[in-house]
Amino acid sequence: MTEIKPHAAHWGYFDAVVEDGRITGTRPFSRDPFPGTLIDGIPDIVHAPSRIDRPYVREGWLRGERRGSTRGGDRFVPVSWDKATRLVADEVRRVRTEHGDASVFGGSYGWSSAGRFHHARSQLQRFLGLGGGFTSQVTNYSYGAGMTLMPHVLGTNDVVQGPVTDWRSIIGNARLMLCFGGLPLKNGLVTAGGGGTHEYVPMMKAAAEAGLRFVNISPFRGDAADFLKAQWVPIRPGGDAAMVLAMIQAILAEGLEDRDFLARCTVGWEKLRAYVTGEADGVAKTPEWAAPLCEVPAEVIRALALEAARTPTMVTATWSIQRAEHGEQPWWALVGLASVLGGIGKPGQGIAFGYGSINGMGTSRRELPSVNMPATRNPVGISIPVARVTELLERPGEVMRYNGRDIQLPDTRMVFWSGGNPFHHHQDLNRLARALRLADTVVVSEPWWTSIARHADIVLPATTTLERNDIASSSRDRFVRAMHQAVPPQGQARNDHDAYADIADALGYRDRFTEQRDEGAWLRHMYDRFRRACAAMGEEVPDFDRFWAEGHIEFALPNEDFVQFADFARDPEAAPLNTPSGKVELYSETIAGFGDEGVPGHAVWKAPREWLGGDTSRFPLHLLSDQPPVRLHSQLDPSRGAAARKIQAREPIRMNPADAAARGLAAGDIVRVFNDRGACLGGVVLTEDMRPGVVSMSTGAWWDPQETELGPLCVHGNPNVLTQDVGTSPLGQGCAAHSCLVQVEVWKGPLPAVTVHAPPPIAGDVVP
Ligand SMILES: Nc1nc2c(c(=O)[nH]1)N[C@H]1C(S)=C(S)[C@@H](COP(=O)(O)OP(=O)(O)OC[C@H]3O[C@@H](n4cnc5c(=O)[nH]c(N)nc54)[C@H](O)[C@@H]3O)O[C@H]1N2
Ligand SMILES: Nc1nc2c(c(=O)[nH]1)N[C@H]1C(S)=C(S)[C@@H](COP(=O)(O)OP(=O)(O)OC[C@H]3O[C@@H](n4cnc5c(=O)[nH]c(N)nc54)[C@H](O)[C@@H]3O)O[C@H]1N2
Ligand SMILES: [Mo]
Repeated sequence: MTEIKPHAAHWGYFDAVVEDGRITGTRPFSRDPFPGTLIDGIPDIVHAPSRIDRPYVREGWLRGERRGSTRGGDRFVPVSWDKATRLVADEVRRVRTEHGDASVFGGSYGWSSAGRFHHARSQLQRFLGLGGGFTSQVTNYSYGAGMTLMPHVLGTNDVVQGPVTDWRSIIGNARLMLCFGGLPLKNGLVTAGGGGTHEYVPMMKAAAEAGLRFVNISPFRGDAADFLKAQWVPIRPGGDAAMVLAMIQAILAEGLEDRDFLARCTVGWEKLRAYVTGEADGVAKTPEWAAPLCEVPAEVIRALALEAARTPTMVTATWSIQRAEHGEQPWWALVGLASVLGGIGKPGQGIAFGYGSINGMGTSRRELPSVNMPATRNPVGISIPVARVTELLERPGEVMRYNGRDIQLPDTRMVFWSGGNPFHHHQDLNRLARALRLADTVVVSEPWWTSIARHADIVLPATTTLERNDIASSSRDRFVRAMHQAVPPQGQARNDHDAYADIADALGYRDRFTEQRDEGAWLRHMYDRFRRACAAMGEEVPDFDRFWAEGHIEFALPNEDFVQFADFARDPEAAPLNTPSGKVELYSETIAGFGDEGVPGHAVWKAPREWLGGDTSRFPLHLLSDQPPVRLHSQLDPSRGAAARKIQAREPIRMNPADAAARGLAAGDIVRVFNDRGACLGGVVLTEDMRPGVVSMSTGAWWDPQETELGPLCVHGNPNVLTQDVGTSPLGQGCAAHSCLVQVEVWKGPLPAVTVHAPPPIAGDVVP
């Protein structure tokens, strides 16, 4: 019997085709104008051999090993759910009593899956919050530096996460779009929380047809689709701030700056101007000054600057360029450039970050409520910036600077992770693995034997979304989707909510955790809250039963295009920004007052420690680790689509033919990519579209470390064994993965098998 079930993933809405209790296919959502192919991987992953079939406990942990013991190499002992529940409850109680609630780390960063009720981190944090609290994480890996900076500069994070000026407004009004980091097509496959439509490609096509001129300022030509006919400016990675400061200088030198906008709408322009002209430090930031830093010819910098000053221009940058040492600076400089151009708040002009980073940025949507889980309180008031997790483990009792504050790091004893994979997302994985040994106990809830599950002491097998009912809803999308359970839980997998309810029961707070609702009652509760919030805004939505039967809600498009900062630009006194001055802070007294090394009160050029402009004697290639075209991070790695892109089962490494020739490499070769932090294998892909000196490997191949004579080697190709684990700066403390130098050489030995898609070694009989 064939059944069709409405469902949703971060990769889009779809219908699951179910035959005899198995997912056999997916069909894209009928309203989606440009569905991606990532949904094709769903049958593969739901029924993958790497699914965790039951609860497990690491053998050494069962023997009593705690802090200091080796994680990641042991066998796993199968246990009953009862046993796993008791072990987790007893250990949380012990850690809370002996070390305090802050010793429980429950930041649990990660994308998990679409669906607002079974959202993994929300469920975990609710469970830990009601149980006494936990140490948490703030910001994200996506734009942690930028989202810390922008409230100081523009008084909001909307300029990073949306709503931003609509594509429709850009198409109708701009003539030039400067795209730092390009507008990579692959990143538009994904919407956080699931999306009904993929409008990224149709919008870009419409813009190209309307004659908008695109400039792709990126080390990779492929960051702009061919149909955009973009000018390619192959900038040196990490050089963006220098180029942008020089564009400001070039505009200033011609007297083309928008004096009216600068005077009415900004503060601190005189300080930024003095820096750019060289009045402040004796160095004029001319195109000739910037050219050797960013390796863009001075004439190109000047020509683009003057063209932008004379043409209605939208300026954008991807989130990637702030994921680097001093990543705050290019973004702050770009706000300076947009202010000098004076387009902020004008239709189709100004600045926004992320048009090229995710689907839904600039997609027209009215401001309406989304369906969500009510938040719970966390009585422990400690949060670390998300990407500083290794330091949290390494430096108990010490102080960390973040956004002008001193954070006292707690002594972490118990680590919970659900819905995220630090051995995917974090940098310098060999160092993270060492740091994780400092915890007494690691508990992980996962559907698959991912690298974080393999580094757990207690492993709770989670359902995938296809095994439960839920609702998908995203603030970047104008649809809401019913997610119908399509297949029964696989093996002994359970929903996180049910697993935590039982643990809470053992700890005496089941009813506070569940509020005496089951899945069905929660979905109705959340939906009714949403429906009431819609009604308060004059918007009728169907009742739950009709919504559930119909499968989705669609909100009408807004009548007018959204133009960010329009009210402010019209009258900054009447509609001030949420900054201390109410204006765009090109100089921030607040940030200057923090007094942090390397972060003065305005945008500056700071050379990264690791980049092609520094010491390249041992590691002469710049490694970019971008988002994967065939996966969402590490998710979908076991699918056929992801396998098809690999080379002899290794992650591709893209490089310029000149760099390959200098190393005697040919397309398809297996290489060892290495630096002092680690090494991995990759398969060579050659293209002239990659700037010489730069190589790129997408993230997301599951970490598969094996011991070799030359030290630990990820035989699969996870670039995070190579990236450096430093904060962007004491201000943002964001992920700086893109500042990374490596060397590449041919792999001469026999090719080790990739083993990480099969379950780890299992020991003995089930412990009841
Ligand atoms: N070098 C480098 N590193 C990077 C980046 C980069 O550009 N370069 N980018 C960074 C960015 S922007 C991000 S957002 C991060 C992403 O990092 P993550 O969000 O950690 O990556 P995912 O692979 O999406 O991890 C989600 C995990 O949740 C699990 N999961 C899925 N559904 C469920 C569920 O229903 N229940 C439970 N319990 N688990 C579930 C999946 O199996 C998977 O292991 O990576 C960061 N890391
Ligand atoms: N298919 C797919 N789409 C995704 C994701 C995914 O995993 N898969 N992840 C989603 C998530 S969580 C996020 S946060 C976004 C991330 O969105 P981004 O951070 O914007 O994406 P990246 O692919 O890391 O980088 C985009 C491009 O920036 C360029 N670049 C790198 N360094 C520099 C530099 O120093 N200067 C300049 N000018 N360019 C540079 C690279 O060539 C790269 O291709 O993507 C989202 N979209
Ligand atoms: Mo992200």
